[in-house]
Amino acid sequence: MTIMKMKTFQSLPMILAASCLMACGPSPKSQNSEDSFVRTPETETLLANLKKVSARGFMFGHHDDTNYGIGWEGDEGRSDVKSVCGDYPAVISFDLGHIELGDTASLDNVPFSKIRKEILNQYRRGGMSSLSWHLRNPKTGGDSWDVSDTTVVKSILPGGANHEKFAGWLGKLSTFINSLQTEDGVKVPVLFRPWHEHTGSWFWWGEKLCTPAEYKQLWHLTADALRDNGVNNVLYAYSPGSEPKDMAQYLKRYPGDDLIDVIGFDTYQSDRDGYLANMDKSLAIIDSIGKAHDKVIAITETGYEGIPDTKWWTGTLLPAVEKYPIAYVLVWRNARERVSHFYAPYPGQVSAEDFVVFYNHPKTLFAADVNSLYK
Ligand code: BMA
Repeated sequence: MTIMKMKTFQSLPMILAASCLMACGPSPKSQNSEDSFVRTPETETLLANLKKVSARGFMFGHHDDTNYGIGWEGDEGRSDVKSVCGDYPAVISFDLGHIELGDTASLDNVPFSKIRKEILNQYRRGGMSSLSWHLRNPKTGGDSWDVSDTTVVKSILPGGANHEKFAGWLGKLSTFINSLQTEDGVKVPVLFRPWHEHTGSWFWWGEKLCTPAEYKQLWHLTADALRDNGVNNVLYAYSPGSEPKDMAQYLKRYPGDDLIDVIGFDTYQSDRDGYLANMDKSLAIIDSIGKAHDKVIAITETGYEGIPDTKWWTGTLLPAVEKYPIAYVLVWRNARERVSHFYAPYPGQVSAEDFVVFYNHPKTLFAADVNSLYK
C-alpha cells in the first residue's frame, strides 16, 4: 500500500528560524581542548535543529533503509518504508563494521561506496544519517561479539599492545567520515554512535569486559583521534541498553557532557509488557538527564523482530514514546539474508496498514516533514 500524506504544519526550518540566530552559532561544546577545533556550521545547525525537533514530534528512523530490504538489494531510490507509506525515514542509520580492515564492503556486505552515496542522498533529502560501528575485536581477530578475552579495551588504550593497531583503525574510520562530502565540498554531518549497548556484556567493550574508567578512556581516545584526523562533521551519541535502573547507573560510564551530544538507549520487544516497562523506565531516565544536561534524547535502536503484531506501530510503539520529547526513534534493519530478521514493514507485511496510520499521525516525522536539518 502506498499512501501519500500532506501534513499541514510549518516546515522545521520555518519553526527553527526564530531561534536560529542564537542556536546556530558554534557552541562552547564545539571547542574541544584544542582551541582551534570547531565543528562545521552544518554540524552545529544539525545539533540545534535536533534540539528543536521534539516541539513538533519525533523522527522515524530505519537502519540500512535504502541499501536493501525484503526481496531486493541496491535498487536505486528503493526503501521498504517508502514503498509502504510514500516517504523515506527522517533518520537512516548505517554500520561501518569492517571499515577498520580496509575492506570495500561492511560486515553486512554493503559496499562502503554505497553507504557513502546513501548518506549523501539522505543529506540532500534534509534527513539525518547515523553511524554505528560493529568493528572487529582488535586483540583476538574475532568479531564485535567475541567476548572471550576481557582485556581487549585495555590493550588498545595508550600503553597497550594493540594501541597502534587501533590508532590505524581510527585512521581508516576518519578517512571515511571525512570523505562524506557533497560536490561543492560541504562535509555531511552525521551522528556517530560507537561503543553502544555497553551496559550489557555481549560486545568486547561491554560492562564485564572493561572498567568504567577504561570505557570512558575508549570514548575519549576515539573522539580525540577523530578530531586530530580532521573529522569535524560528527555529533556523538551515547547509547547503552535498557539495563540501567536509574540515572546514576545510566551515567556510570558516561564520557561527559563535553563529548556527548545525544543520549539514548537500545531496547527490543520480546514480551510486550516487559518492553513497555523497559521503554518507560529508560525514557524517564534519558528525559531527566536530557533536561539536566541539555542533551538531545532519542531511542537509538528498537523494534519487534518480524513485527507479528498487526497494530504494533500505533498500539505499542506510539503510546510508549509519544509523551517524551525524543528527537527520533530508530528501528533496526530489514535483512535480505536472514528470514524474519526485519523491523520495518514492507508491502504486504502484516503491520503495513498500521504503519501507514502511524505515518499519518501528526507527531511522526519522515524525510519530507523535516525537510532540512541543515538550515
Ligand atoms: C545485528 C544484526 C546482525 C548485523 C549487526 C550489524 O543486530 O542485524 O545481523 O550484522 O546488527 O548491522
